Amino acid sequence: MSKTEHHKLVSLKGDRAHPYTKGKLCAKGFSFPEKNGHRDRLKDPYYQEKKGSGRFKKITWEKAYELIIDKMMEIHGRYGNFLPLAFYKGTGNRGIHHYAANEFFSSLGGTTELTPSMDNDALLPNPDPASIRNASVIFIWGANPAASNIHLIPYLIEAKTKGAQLVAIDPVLTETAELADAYIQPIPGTDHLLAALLLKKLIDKNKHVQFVHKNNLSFFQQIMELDSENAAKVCGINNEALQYLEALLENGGTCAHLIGAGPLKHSNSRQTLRFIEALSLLRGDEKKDGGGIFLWQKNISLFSNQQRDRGKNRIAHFHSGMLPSKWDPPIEMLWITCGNPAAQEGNVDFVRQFINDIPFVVTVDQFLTPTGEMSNLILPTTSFFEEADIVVNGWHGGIAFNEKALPPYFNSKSEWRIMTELGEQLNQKENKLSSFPLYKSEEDYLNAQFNDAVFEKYYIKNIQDLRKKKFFQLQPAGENKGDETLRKDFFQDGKNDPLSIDTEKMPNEQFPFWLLTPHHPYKLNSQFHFLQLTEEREAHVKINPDAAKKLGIFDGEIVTIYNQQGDIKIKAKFSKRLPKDILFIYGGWDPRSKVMQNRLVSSANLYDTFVNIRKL
Ligand SMILES: Nc1nc2c(c(=O)[nH]1)N[C@H]1C(S)=C(S)[C@@H](COP(=O)(O)OP(=O)(O)OC[C@H]3O[C@@H](n4cnc5c(=O)[nH]c(N)nc54)[C@H](O)[C@@H]3O)O[C@H]1N2
Ligand SMILES: Nc1nc2c(c(=O)[nH]1)N[C@H]1C(S)=C(S)[C@@H](COP(=O)(O)OP(=O)(O)OC[C@H]3O[C@@H](n4cnc5c(=O)[nH]c(N)nc54)[C@H](O)[C@@H]3O)O[C@H]1N2
Ligand SMILES: [Mo]
Repeated sequence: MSKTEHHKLVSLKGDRAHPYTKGKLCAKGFSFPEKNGHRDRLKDPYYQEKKGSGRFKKITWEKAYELIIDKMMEIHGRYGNFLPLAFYKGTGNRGIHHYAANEFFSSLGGTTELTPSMDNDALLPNPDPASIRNASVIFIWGANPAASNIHLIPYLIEAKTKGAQLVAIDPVLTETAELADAYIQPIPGTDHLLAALLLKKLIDKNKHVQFVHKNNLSFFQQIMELDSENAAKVCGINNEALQYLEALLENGGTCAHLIGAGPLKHSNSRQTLRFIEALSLLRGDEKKDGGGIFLWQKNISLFSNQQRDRGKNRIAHFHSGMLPSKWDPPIEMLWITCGNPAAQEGNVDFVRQFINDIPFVVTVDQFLTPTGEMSNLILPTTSFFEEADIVVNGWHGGIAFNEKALPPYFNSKSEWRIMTELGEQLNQKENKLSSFPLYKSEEDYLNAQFNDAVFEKYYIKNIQDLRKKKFFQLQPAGENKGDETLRKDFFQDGKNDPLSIDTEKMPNEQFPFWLLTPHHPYKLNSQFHFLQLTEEREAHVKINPDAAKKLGIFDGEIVTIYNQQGDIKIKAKFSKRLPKDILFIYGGWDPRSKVMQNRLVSSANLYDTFVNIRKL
């Protein structure tokens, strides 16, 4: 709920009636009054002829549209289609309003979709995350909710108060691990193997043999053939820890598996998910209140403008490693929205080269980011206080109407308005070039996105219904749980990746350190740095003191970190929270020290990054 005065946001608070958050805000939530009217916010469109020159000229929207339409018409005239036009959308705003951009580019009958690295989904259904309070054992696999998901913490504490065991499994001793009853420190990228080891023990101890016998499938055969001793060594887990985990699974009551993004940023992420899910299926935890797999919501892209006609689109990734001019047809124009790929994608040196190779780049944002600096055109856009939207939460699955509280900031425009005006002007040049639907208002556009699938899930048909509902009732605990068909299907031969260990995805002589770059407690990816929500004044790398001393590195010294992709200079800080072979830098560009850690980060699997460190 926001309070505004003279077209300014003056305060913001959570709604105590909210069934999941109970009205709590995170640090970034609290800072919105400062962020929304920040002096660095973009007020007007800007153009620079040469990308990266910094010679930006303030221009009018008319001029901006003219530049865009001219380029689009030129492309269409030359190629007879819009495949040379690429679209990239980041995670900056996932509201339904913002799918107007996706819909616009899909309406052109085939463009190039430049998609960020994919997230994996669980196969098991999502329980209500609040139900985790009823679990007896909570395994936290590479998630740091104390930093990245603070609304979950009260539910974890409640479970703990009721006697639940919290087990943090993370190569780094995180803030979340401090809350746990036990801390297990595996080698990164080996969670799939650890889960397989535990599955084997469960089966060995005859606990769930019946189910396994009935389904005598290769999924289990490979687990039974596993060399436990060697596997434990690969995971870096000692016997005592293994026995502790086994005992919990054997006698510990309902188990919840909270899975974070950490284990899913390695090459074997799919295996990791499947083997942890198998742990749940074998014990039947997903059928119990408090049990199952706690990962982000799946199947939440139900609104009409989220259904994209990918068929005609060409799909491209930065990590395919091919420059735009090499594509056939080449990429001649790029539209970026809600994202900062020039700082946030893996191997950003290549990404920057990629963006630079494209003759005309447009970025829609509220701030001038490293991506904006590399664009020809920057379009200022509204924040969610200045536009109407439907928001679906990616964690607890709730849905809400986002009321417009303020007029657009200076000359910024909402994405719906930008896409609508462009659609109109394009069709004035040549009728039917775009089939983007033209509505009179944001609300009319949003109302048109409801459909049967939305009704089936939320029982609402339009914004009016949504306003009345206020909060979507979350899935009651224990409902919509896994059934037998799902189990059979899950273990079906050939359905899941075989258990494997990729020895190439380990540190080596040349690059003996892992570089982990997880999410910052007071930032949101590349956002919020300039608000100074923390004492930190610059980016730094954390290193185990013993590892540092061996290299003669002092606490606070500027060091070079490098690998085959490049090198960065950054301040080293000692931290006993890390094992000797892991270096840690928070993910997200830091404008104050200008460190681009993603120059070193691997492009397809962000946490399969190996580096070395040396004194300057
Ligand atoms: N404050 C804040 N909140 C955020 C965000 C933010 O930037 N700031 N970003 C949001 C977004 S977009 C996302 S995706 C989520 C991500 O938030 P999380 O799900 O917490 O994911 P990460 O921060 O990537 O990493 C979590 C942990 O995984 C560990 N880890 C790394 N590799 C492995 C491994 O192989 N095995 C195991 N067991 N652990 C491993 C890391 O040490 C780290 O502690 O947070 C969201 N919430
Ligand atoms: N090293 C490393 N790299 C990572 C990660 C990591 O853990 N380590 N995590 C990865 C993950 S999980 C993610 S999700 C990505 C995130 O990377 P991105 O998807 O690029 O997300 P942000 O850095 O938050 O940038 C979002 C941009 O959108 C803008 N924005 C905010 N609201 C709006 C809006 O309403 N409209 C428009 N048009 N723009 C808006 C913001 O100003 C910001 O510039 O980073 C990935 N990169
Ligand atoms: Mo993310």
